[in-house]
Amino acid sequence: MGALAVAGASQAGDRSNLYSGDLRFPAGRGVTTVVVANLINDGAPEVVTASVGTSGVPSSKVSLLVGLGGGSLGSPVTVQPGSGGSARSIAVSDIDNDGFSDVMIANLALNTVSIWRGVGIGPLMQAPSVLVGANPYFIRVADLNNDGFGDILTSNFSSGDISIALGVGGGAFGPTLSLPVAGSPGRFSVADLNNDGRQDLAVSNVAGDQVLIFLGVGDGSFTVGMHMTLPVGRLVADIASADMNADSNNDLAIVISNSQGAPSSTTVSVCLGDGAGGFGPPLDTEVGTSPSSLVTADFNQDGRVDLAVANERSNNVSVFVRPG
Ligand SMILES: [Ca+2]
Ligand SMILES: [Ca+2]
Ligand SMILES: [Ca+2]
Ligand SMILES: [Ca+2]
Repeated sequence: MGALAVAGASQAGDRSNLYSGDLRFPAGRGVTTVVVANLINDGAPEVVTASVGTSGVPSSKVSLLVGLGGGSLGSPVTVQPGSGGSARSIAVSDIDNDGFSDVMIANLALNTVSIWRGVGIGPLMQAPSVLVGANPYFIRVADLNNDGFGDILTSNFSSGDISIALGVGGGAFGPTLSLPVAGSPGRFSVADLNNDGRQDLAVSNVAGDQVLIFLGVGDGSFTVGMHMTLPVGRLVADIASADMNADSNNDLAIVISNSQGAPSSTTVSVCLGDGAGGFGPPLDTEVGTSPSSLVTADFNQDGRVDLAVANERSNNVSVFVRPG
């Protein structure tokens, strides 16, 4: 009944209590994205961040915070300094099916994705890069055509499309495909939103206050679904898909960046899915200052979906563990 209680709280006041217990950890300056993965095989997941520094001190890099168990994290360690062209986004997946997680980095200025292969313990090994559209802003890896090989997706701010590179095995990729998006695609999430067994996309349009749904056909192509328009001035900074109220339908979690000149945002919103590709109105929860990225995972391994939010201006990460 957690989600129904949240809906009631949102109507009565403006804040919900879907999550509680906000723990904060230090990260790099100007954190723009955060992912969670078990890179060191000790059972405690790690956190990987990309950061761009501050306006006066640019310092693009990718950092690793080692999981210490019990939801705690170690100090950040640099994986890739400079990152060869502004690391705006990273994804972690076993792209070559060798049993070790690999790290993929969208290089905003180079129109490429660089691939760092995990070898278990020790430094990551660099593999050939993949060419994508103009100014790749965000990256995800998912198996779009259910062939067992991970596929790379990037949203490209300047070319107004999503690049899709289908994996062909061994860490290699076929020709890069283009999915046009009206406006400028920013962050997006990949999940089955209509329960047909095929991966779908929820894409933020940073040229408007919109989230665009694309439904997967199952071969790497998509059809256009619901267009969600958010209240004016509420730009989407990041979006994630997971079943947050345990009704078997995937939901959307969105961190909001207010339009220029407005006060800094401190909000994460949840839109509950109906299992057919439709979503309810946003339910809001407070986080740190200027949230820029979020990820869902089961941090305390109790079977419930938890949430981590990177806060760009307060230089920390908010972790919400869903109460039992
Ligand atoms: Ca691998
Ligand atoms: Ca695939
Ligand atoms: Ca689907
Ligand atoms: Ca749900």
